[in-house]
Formats: sequence, C-alpha cells, structure tokens
Amino acid sequence: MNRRYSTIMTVAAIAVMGGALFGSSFTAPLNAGSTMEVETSPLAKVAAMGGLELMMPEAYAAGPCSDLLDSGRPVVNFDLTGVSVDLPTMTGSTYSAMTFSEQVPGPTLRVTQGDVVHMTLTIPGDEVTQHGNDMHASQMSSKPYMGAVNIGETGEYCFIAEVPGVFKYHCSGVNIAAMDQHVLSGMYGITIVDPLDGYKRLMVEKTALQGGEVVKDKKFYDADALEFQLQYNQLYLTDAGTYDMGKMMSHSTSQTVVNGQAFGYVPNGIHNLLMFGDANKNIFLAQPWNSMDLKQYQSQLLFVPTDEHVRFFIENQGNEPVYWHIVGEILDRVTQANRVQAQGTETWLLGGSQNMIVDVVFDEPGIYAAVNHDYAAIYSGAATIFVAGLPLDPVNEAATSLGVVQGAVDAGSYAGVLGNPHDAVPPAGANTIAHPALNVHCLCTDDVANAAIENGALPLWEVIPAVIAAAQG
Ligand SMILES: [Cu+2]
Repeated sequence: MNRRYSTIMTVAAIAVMGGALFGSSFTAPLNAGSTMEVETSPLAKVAAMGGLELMMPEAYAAGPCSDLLDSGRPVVNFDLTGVSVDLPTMTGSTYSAMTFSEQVPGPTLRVTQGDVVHMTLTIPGDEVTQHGNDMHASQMSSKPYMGAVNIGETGEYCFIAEVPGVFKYHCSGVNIAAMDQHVLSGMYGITIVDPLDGYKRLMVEKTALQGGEVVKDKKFYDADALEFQLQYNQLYLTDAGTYDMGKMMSHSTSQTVVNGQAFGYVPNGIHNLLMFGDANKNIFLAQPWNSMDLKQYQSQLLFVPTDEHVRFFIENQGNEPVYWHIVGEILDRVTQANRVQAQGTETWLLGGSQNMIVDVVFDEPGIYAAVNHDYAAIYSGAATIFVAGLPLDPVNEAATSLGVVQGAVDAGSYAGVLGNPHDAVPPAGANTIAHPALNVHCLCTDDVANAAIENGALPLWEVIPAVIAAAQG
C-alpha cells in the first residue's frame, strides 16, 4: 500500500484520541507577569571586558587531539557550527535564536563508552558573535578548550567519553559572558554515551492470580528498546523576541519548551479537521502549531506500541526543575550513568543540567501525556502527548475498510503509518529498536528540514494535502 495514501488514517486516529484526553478544560495562560528589576550592570561590565576568561598556565593549553586521535580507540567526529537565526515561537512571532547547526536543540551525539569524541565548532564569518562548547560528557580543562571561538574560525577538542549516560552540551558564551543568553536562546544539546556492555534488560513488577491468590509476577523485557529524546528548557523573551535577562533572573518564564517548542507534540490542524470538520476548531486548546504552512514546525504526536520496552533520554537544559511524569503511567526504571536510581516511581526530579534514562512499558492502549509536573511548566508548554497502541476503534475500522491499516497493525502503533517526529528520536545505538517511520519535525531551518527529508523522514505538510486531494479526487 502506498504510504502517502495510508497516512490519513493515522491522522484521524490522532484527532480522536486528542479529544478523548483533554476535552475542553485545558487552558494555556502565558506568563505575563511583571519583570523584576535586576541589576545587570556588573555583568555588562564583565562582558565588556571580554568575559570571565580564566587565567591558567600555558601548560594546560596543549591540545589532547593529537594524542587521542591516534590512540587506537574508536573516534567519533562531531562537527558543529554556531549560527544565529530567527526561529518561530508558539505565539506566532519569531525570536532571536542562537543555535548549534541551525537547530534547537543541537544535533544529538551518540557514542559508546570509551570512544574518543573529536568535537569541532566553526563560527561562520558572518555570524554576529563568538561561541564556545562545554560538553558535560568530557572531563578536561575548561581553559582553553571550552572558551570562545572567534568569528570566522574553527575550534576543536578531543576527549574520551568515559562515563555512560546522557550529558548536556551547551554554548559557553563569550568566555562565560552572555552564556545564559546563548544557552537559553537555543545553544544546547545532548551526548548519549551508551554503556560499553549495553543496556540492561528491564524488569517490571506485576501481579498475577494463581490458584485464587494474588502473587508477584515479574516480567522481563529485552534491553533493546524503542527510543525517544526529550529536552526541557525555558524561553525568556521581550515582546520584540529578544532575550530578556531580567525575566531569567526573576525566573519569569515566557514559554517552556520541549525539544525547542512549547506544545510541539500535540494534535494539529489536520486533526481538528478530521475530528470536527473544521481545521480551526481545536481538539486541545493549546495547539499553537496547527497550520500546514508551518511545515517542520507543525506539532506532531508521538506513537508507541503497548507491551514494549520504551527508553527515554531526558535532559533538563533549563533554569527550572523538571518533575518528569507520564499521566497514566509509572516510570518503571530511572537510570543515571548506567546505575539504577529508582524503580516503579511516579515522578522523577531533574534539576538544571541533570539527566536520566527512563524505561517504561505502556501497559494499556490509550493517550498519555508526559509533563513537567509543575503547573506553570505544563500551562506554558511542557505537555507532550503519546498514543500507545491502536486505541481508536472508529479509526481502526475505517482504516481496515480502506485497506490501509496494515502498516499500523504491523508496528503495533500509528507510527507504522505516520511515523514519529524525527527530532524526538535519537540516533540509533546497539540496543535500539528502529522506528517504523519518521516524519519531519523540528525547531530548525529549512536546510535542516530538507536534510531530514533526504534521510527518509516524511514531510507531512506535503504528504497530507496529497492524501486529501487523492481521497477527494
Ligand atoms: Cu553561543
């Protein structure tokens, strides 16, 4: 069956489930509170002096690359560019973003414990400011390696990724000066360091009835898992879309973003159309990314099968705590540095610059929302919708009658037809179960979106109109 034609059935499914979950009670008041007066002049003076550049002996300046590149360990190259671009926000306007390689978050680096990472950062000649890169997966001197790279130049460093886990990387500003602006405007990403001996199988505690008695019934899932990445941050913006340091200092969040967008993984306008016959009638009141015209910025949903091992790589890139919770699910296991931190917990807390790997098995078909269980965060953007299994009978029946259901049935989820948003899926590792398909979704430039299309991700803003035209024709 032609994938383009089969797409519409999954879209209808999304619409139905979105309505089932949220009804009409959802509101999204943005924080419009007053901005506290903050004394920023000392910081401005620091910036004017060129930043808080540390004074270190020259002996520390010898680059480690020459030794590590020929050490016999596997070398993974990670080439970034520091680029300022305007990108959209959920209010419909744009903001002055700063990016690694024209996307927010920056590209995800995935390596195996013990690999050598060879990072290069290039600042194009027409870029407006210097940038640096502080990679938390490294263990090396911040001076000079994480310092500012001049406009028109390339900086580099090498390190051994010794510790498994998820690690933030972020712009270090101009030698620390303006680091807050650069990071909170978009210059952040993650490194995933896979354990050398792979991930652990997952044990989920259940109960069973045995001879009329309730007994413990442990279930085990292979280490291989379907994987997602979610990065949390805040935007602090002036009305003109520039960075507002006063709001940052007073923790007055403008928007809470997940992988760069507030409410980036919720139903969109097509779902409205299929649900209500009106693209402008929202299923979910917080649908700021509805229009097909938004292309890669149009919101998308996340799909998983039930009774399968799902692994989330989560990083708190921001300034506020993340109380990570999935409405309707229990976090079966929380891991940091390949060491289990918790099992069977409802919520797990990440402070700023903290990460975790969460293993979950979705038990029942249905609709689940991953949230930062801080209500200010939820209402300003931190609600991410998952659809588990194939829970929508009317849609399934229609898909069956049209003969387009097989892809979804084969995958155990609607991702078998529509795919999952490519920016929510990390590069594959040794214990990765491949997603059946990916669609193009990111807070990124058209060049980055086009590269995703060339790599096989579906441009739904082209696919869906073609499907509708074919159905009407
Ligand atoms: Cu920067």
